[in-house]
Amino acid sequence: MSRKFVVAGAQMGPIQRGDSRASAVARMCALMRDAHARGAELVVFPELALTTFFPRWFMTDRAEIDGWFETAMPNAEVQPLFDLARDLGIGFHLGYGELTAEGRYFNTAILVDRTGAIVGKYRKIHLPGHREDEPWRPFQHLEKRYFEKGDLGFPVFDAFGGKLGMCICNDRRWPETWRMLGLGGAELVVLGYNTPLHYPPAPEHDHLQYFHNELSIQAGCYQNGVWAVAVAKAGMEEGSELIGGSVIVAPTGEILARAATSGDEIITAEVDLNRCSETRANVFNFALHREPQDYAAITAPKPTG
Ligand code: CDV
Repeated sequence: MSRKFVVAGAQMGPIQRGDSRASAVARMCALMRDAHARGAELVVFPELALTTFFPRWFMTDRAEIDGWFETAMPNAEVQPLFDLARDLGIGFHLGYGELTAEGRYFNTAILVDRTGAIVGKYRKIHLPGHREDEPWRPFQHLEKRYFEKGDLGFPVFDAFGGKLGMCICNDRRWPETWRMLGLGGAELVVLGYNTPLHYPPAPEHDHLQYFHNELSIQAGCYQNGVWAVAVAKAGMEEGSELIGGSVIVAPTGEILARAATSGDEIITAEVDLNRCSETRANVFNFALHREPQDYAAITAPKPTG
């Protein structure tokens, strides 16, 4: 049975502090129409796609912080995206800040099917950055302050005729993320990112930001026999330049599509989920070749203190 379909990455240019969610959603709707015109059945949007990357600012006022989060999904401002997806018969992946009814805060992504129904949710596990203000930095990266570590594990969902997994930004740098999704049977991993070009604690690596992005995604795909669509929010956002370089990667690790700009841009490629077995039945046949009894250190509890 053929399991081929076209996927799209909907890279977004910067969203400034004063930009409304409605304006971001209008841009997403335009990107979705473009993706649909190119035959896409699934379109992937970035991490925290409705707002600017707010963890770059140290904030203490609870009302101000809560203003960056969604308390319902969909909500009135995002509803037009769900309506358009249903009308076009196209699915999507969207990242946003989630504030739950219990008062918990997560960096979240959802998967929406062609009928506009939410069929999957993931909450970011690898939260980079720090908790307190560090004035020496030109901008902050306070994900550890504003978000709780995700509590859903690395789920894999039956969708689009296959097995889909999600991760978010910094998760893509960790082999454990990809291996958990691979062990869960994922065939396609979708993810969004906000990656500053400048990394204040290790500026000597700034020139490698695009390389490390591709290195991480290509390795994750190859070593687990999965497809990936990885999508940036890019460009100069509130004085912080975010990398672009959104890519669609095959299970061989080959890059099939790459964004050329730092703005709103659609990339597409045809994915064939059946090709995952090229890798999974051979070099990375997990059942035959993995030796988990020798991997205990990987799951040893994190040291406390
Ligand atoms: N949003 C992110 O998770 N950004 C990180 C940066 C801070 C290194 C990333 O891994 O791209």
